Amino acid sequence: MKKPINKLNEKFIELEKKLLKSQRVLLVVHFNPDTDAFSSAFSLDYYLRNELKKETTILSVDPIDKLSAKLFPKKQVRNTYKLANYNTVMILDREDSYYKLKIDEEIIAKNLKIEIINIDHHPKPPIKEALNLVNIDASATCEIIYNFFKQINYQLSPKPAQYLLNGIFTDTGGFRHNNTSAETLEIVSDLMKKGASIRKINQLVFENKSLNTLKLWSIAFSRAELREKTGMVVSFLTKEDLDKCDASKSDASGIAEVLNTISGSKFSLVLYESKPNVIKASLRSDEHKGIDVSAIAKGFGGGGHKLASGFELHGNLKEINKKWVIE
Ligand SMILES: [Mn+2]
Repeated sequence: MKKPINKLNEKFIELEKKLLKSQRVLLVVHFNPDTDAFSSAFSLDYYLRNELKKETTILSVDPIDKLSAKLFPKKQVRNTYKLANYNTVMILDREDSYYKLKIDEEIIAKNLKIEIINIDHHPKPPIKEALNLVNIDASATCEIIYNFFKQINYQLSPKPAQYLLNGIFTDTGGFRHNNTSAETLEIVSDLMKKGASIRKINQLVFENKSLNTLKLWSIAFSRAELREKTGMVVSFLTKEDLDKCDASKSDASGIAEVLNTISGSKFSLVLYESKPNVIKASLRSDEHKGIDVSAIAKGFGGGGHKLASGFELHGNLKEINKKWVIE
């Protein structure tokens, strides 16, 4: 089969030109950032500092998650910034931070001359005033950044190669999700040749569970139900469960992934209380099941990918007469 020509190639050249012209670059990850977001920021940061000799800041409003804290020098991540100090703002892996931080409004209000770059693999509308490098067929934002580096002939050293692999590995669930394409694996192969290691990231992601995580899983599994009519496997976790097990949001999505492997299931749903009066929902499905969970998530004001989505509800979870309800 002929390989599709990467439609972003021309934009990559434009991106390189813009970066060469900028002296100070702000790298912005999304709210509740994941490893792909940080991997994107740190690989670009490495390139900008070492290759182009630019000044950079990595901005995350939310704290760095447990896994990413082990993968990246977290001291480098800032949670405040002064927009006027930068020539370029790069929005990475999802555009919510751009609007939530009101960067668009500040640029207009202060009449700032700032280039906006948006790099994403989520099906989101482009940012009007930005150079948008969006490819929803990419497994991870890191895959797009890899293609950018390749296009401009930037020779990856082991460190940024590992960063990119970390993002691809986590966004594909260790190459198990359906977003793992032949191209993804070619990229991974090249990253390994450049010194990146699968073993390193695999160990941290899959062989690093705490006893508390498994205790949380056991609570969720004990409450799981398969609804015959819809093929939904659903489970529930209260704030108390999460606190008791010192669990994080990634623990809950891990549960949804396992529940989705139950024979006869069409999709899984894990409802968990992230804080008082806020219930988060994590949805998972698989290509062959023919369910688009992002459509379900959208129905509740959420979003995400076809096979992995989420949404948020107001309320609390209660078990009444052996039935879980939202109050
Ligand atoms: Mn991603």
